[in-house]
Amino acid sequence: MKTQVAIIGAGPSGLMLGHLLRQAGIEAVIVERQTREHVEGRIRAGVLEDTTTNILDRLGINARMHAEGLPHDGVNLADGERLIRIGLKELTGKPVMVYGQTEVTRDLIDAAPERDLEIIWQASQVELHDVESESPHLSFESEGEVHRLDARFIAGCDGYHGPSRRSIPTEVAREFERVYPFGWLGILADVPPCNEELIYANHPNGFALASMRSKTRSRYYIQVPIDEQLEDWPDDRLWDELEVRLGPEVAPHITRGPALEKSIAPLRSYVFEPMRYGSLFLAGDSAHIVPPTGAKGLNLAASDVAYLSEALIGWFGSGDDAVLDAYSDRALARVWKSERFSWQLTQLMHRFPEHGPFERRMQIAELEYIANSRAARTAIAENYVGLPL
Ligand code: FAS
Ligand code: PHB
Repeated sequence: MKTQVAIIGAGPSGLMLGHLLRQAGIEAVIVERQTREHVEGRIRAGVLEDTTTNILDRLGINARMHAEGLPHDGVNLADGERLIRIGLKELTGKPVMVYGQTEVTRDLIDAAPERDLEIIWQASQVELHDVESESPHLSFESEGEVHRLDARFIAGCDGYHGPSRRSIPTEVAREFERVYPFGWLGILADVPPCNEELIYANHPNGFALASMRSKTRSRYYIQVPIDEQLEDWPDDRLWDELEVRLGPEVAPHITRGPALEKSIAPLRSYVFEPMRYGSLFLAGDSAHIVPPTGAKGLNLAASDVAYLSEALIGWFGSGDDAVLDAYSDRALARVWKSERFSWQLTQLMHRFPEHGPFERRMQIAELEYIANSRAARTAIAENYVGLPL
């Protein structure tokens, strides 16, 4: 098989990149390890910056997002005493869109045939070859046969656990990491949200988040120790804890219901540099991970894809290497800003086992400052809605 861009991974970054390249008339094939059902069944992010909604609008894969998504003009921080509202629209002119990653992924997969974007599902043993050359290829097994896919470029959109990053020699690689001493226990339930907008809460028992997928489906998270076991959290215990952590003002508005999905996700900040090696380009979680506190994971994948598609479309149009050479630095510049914001909000809203009374007073003082400073709220709003590309 032969194509112009071989993409590993049918997550949001691989799918958005595939569509943008096809829209520009560039050949692209996606090779994905899992089944379509598995990929469509994942419960992940829920808040979209306009970086991401703009790509979906540009692709015309936006009807369901605008019909079912919820534009939010604000977000709230709870410090146990009050809700501190960050007026996103008022302070930046931009809302965010609450529309699940599950739905975004489904829309992108549904629209693939129409754009002649081929996705090879259940491809195992995916390996990258000759990525430092101008004629790299992938090998993989599918339906019991070994296949070879030749391409001019390979896009590693295979997430944190994929093979792409590992095919970049350690001599040129730089890695930066912060693993947090806690995780997020999430629950998805078909109950109405407890508030019109999201609430991030800092409580003595730990962090909590009230989010949603629609007016009838809610998504909640609580901070739990890194070694916590799911079986220790039957639904009722989780609802009890959410009422405690979200506080007396919000608790009466929480509607309980059976969990559709419940899982614990670890928290990590991670950046891999460079995001390009020869004919291999990394995008999304294959190159960086953010703690979900800033709602940046999916949106960073989208901004990488915005830069990478521009570079590849430019190169296939002009053969000018400069646009390709600039990709890694351009993408990383925005990645580091989102890493900083996600790390800062995680520091502010979680309880760290190693924190003492001084660190706690720092959190209290910062929340007090945010509550009383339009400038401080504007800084958070600018980052939350997404910094310009
Ligand atoms: P993805 O991981 O989504 O996709 C990579 C794809 O590559 C997958 O389909 C995988 O099957 C495929 N792949 C991997 N190895 C392969 C191989 N060897 N061969 C072929 N294919 C291979 N962000 C938020 O903002 N809020 C959240 O609440 C949130 N929750 C999250 C929960 C979890 C458990 C995880 C892992 C992430 C969460 N994120 C969240 C971040 C999330 O949104 C990611 O940033 C986003 O999925 C990144 O998209 P991709 O880069 O496309 O990677
Ligand atoms: C979610 O709805 O899953 C969600 C929202 C905001 C975050 C993280 C997760 O910061």
